[in-house]
Amino acid sequence: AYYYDEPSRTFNEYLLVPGHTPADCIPAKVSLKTPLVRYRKGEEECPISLNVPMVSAIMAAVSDDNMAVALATEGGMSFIYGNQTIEQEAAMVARVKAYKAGFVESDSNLSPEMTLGQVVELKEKTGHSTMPVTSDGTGTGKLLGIVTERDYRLSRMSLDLPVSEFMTPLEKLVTATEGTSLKVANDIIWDHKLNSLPIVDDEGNLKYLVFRQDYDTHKENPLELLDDEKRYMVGAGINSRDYAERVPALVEAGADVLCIDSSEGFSDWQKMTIEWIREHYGTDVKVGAGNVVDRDGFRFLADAGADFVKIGIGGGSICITRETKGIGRGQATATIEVAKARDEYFEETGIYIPICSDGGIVYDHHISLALAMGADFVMLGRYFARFDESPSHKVMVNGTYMKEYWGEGSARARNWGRYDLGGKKSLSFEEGVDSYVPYAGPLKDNMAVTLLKIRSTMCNCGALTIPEFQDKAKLTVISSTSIVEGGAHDVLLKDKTPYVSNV
Ligand code: MZP
Repeated sequence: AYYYDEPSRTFNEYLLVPGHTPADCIPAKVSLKTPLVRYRKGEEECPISLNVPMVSAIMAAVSDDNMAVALATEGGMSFIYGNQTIEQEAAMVARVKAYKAGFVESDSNLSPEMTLGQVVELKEKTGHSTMPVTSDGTGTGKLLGIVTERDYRLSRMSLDLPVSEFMTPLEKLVTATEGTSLKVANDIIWDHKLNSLPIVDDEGNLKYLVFRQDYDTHKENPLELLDDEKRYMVGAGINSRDYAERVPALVEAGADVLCIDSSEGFSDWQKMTIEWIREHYGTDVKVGAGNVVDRDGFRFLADAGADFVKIGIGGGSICITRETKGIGRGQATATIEVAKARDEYFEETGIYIPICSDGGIVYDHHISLALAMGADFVMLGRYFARFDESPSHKVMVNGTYMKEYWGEGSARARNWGRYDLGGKKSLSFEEGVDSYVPYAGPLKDNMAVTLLKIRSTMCNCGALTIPEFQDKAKLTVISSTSIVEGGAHDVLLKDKTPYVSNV
């Protein structure tokens, strides 16, 4: 047997030692942009990148189309869970891709049931709190869209968006405030980040968002004047059994990237899956693979053609793989070794293959540690399961709101495809648990705090970008007594409520 010299360590055993912070290194200037798929670094742009380095786990309790839209809005990406029929998964992907259009019907009437983005024919005064958009600027043209304040997403989005940051001037748009009383507003600007038209009040607070009509079917749309076709990005999980049917359906539905979802990815099954995709789609279809925890596993998947490689075995909050099978590795050690292998591969080939640290993120600062150790992005399950947007139930347990969260290897999920090692299609023993996680409210609010913490940490280390952070980071292993020193200690806490970190 081979014995490693060093014990395998978790994120909790590390801290970052601050570096020099220049005066212009402030959180607002930090870019969290990061590559998602392989590319020739230094010679070309990465074909797909994320604005924030967070993706949601390929799990039924975490990533459906609703989560995908919410997370993409914040600049991250969801991987729709694969443990459902091909049709169901493809439909979720298609719904995310369709969401951008916002307009769904072309002949409905104005009614109190009107929802965000319905397309209607302009009728008489509506009496509702709506904002119609017409096609010709006179008020007599076809009504292209209508927004109501009643829509849940709309009101959620109208919280405190910094309206000026992402906007560019728009020549002319036709809008109205209510009913049929239309007016031309020359000063309204298009939000490229949300790909929508924000309407602000006198104080500049965001009041409404208007989503444009689909270009292909509605050429008369005045918004056509705008150059870009952006829609929300979405990923989708696949397995190494039914890929010949699942991949075409997901590609057809518009998935931007796929990921082979497996608890252990250093296998011929993954290689065969990638080969099939390359044979049928060349490099047009992007596919990540994993999970691996060492250099050899990374090299195998890199050579097989994976577009990104996922790291992590046994570190997930709901995972009992280490207990049941005795395999795995501390997530920090695995990330550090795979990052070195990724850099070595880049030196040799000129090809940069992004790596994702998957599972075991307990505190927000673990995300910063993972990035500092070389991860390009992280995948999280428990973190996202806590939010309104996750698909699981919100329940009251002992007077506290919780969300359900269960592993893909639990008896509840029975995702045999994730644990498949050939043989019959079944999950023979459990590798995950069914659990509750404390309900934490809306994704947007929580992510804002998490991202601010990451940006602040980066500034403490003098870095404005993730590559710079990885370059400058100084990491130290900490003793068990210094872990105690790191929390509140030797004081009597006034608030006796057990401290649950934002984590
Ligand atoms: P966490 O963010 O909850 O700590 O971990 C999420 C990750 O755990 C997933 O992305 C996946 O890799 C892994 N996972 C999902 N189900 C199981 C299981 O049932 C599991 N064992 O380990």
